[in-house]
Amino acid sequence: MKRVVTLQDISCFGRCSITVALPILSAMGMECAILPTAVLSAHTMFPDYTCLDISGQMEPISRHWQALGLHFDAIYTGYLANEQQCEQAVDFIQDFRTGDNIVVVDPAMADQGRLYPGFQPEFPQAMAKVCACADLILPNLTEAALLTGTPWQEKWSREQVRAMLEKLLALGCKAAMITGFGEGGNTGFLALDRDGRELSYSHPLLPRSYPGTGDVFSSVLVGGLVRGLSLQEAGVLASDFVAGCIAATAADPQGPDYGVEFEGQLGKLLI
Ligand code: PXL
Repeated sequence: MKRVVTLQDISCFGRCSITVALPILSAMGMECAILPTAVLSAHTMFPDYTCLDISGQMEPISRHWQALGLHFDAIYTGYLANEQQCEQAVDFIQDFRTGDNIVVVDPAMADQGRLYPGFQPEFPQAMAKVCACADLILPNLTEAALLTGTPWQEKWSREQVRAMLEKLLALGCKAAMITGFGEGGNTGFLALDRDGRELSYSHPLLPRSYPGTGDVFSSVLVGGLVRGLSLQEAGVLASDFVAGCIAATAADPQGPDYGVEFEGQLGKLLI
């Protein structure tokens, strides 16, 4: 069975990071090991969340896994709570990269023009070092702008997003997919793959945005790649899955901070 390891926080409530990655990758038929970096009462869109940094455990866990000789088909990093965790993620990637596995970095740190609460303005520089080790990075438009030093704007042309993709590759990653970009009332992704090919996909803009959709997207994308899909195929699978989750959630009156109702959509991912 294929095996993925994901490095990100446990947000105990609010459907993001590990509580999204685990069920999605399990549904996709692969083992998902977790390297938790912090335990939060809820994700940081909720007021007064608690956060326990458990990154002191990352190195001992990694050493134990090295002693066990574990191999991962994919290393997938998401939300990292501080600069030290970024450095530890780099160490982990260096220790577990084998040449036949894939390293995917979702630099989950910002949205809608702003860093998430709790991050200092220098944080993107630390995340850029994690991105430099990746085979593929999955920033949204805000994260791409922060990683490339591009001033934030509400509207982006395809040429501007393409220019950010080229700057992202100059960080050292082999491929980059920017999410949340679309033209003419659409949203989707624009990407450069490892052969320098431009990839894109979009569907009509959805009624509302929800925290955690980036984590749903990245988890499905990682699962798709591990299954052997091309980057374009995995991107389409992930985009359509997120669109289905948002449509299901928009029909439900519960609070948008609760994340998307991906649970009812998991059947679409079964083999
Ligand atoms: O979905 C990204 C994410 C992950 N983890 C935590 C978050 C967020 C987004 O707000 O706060 C703790």
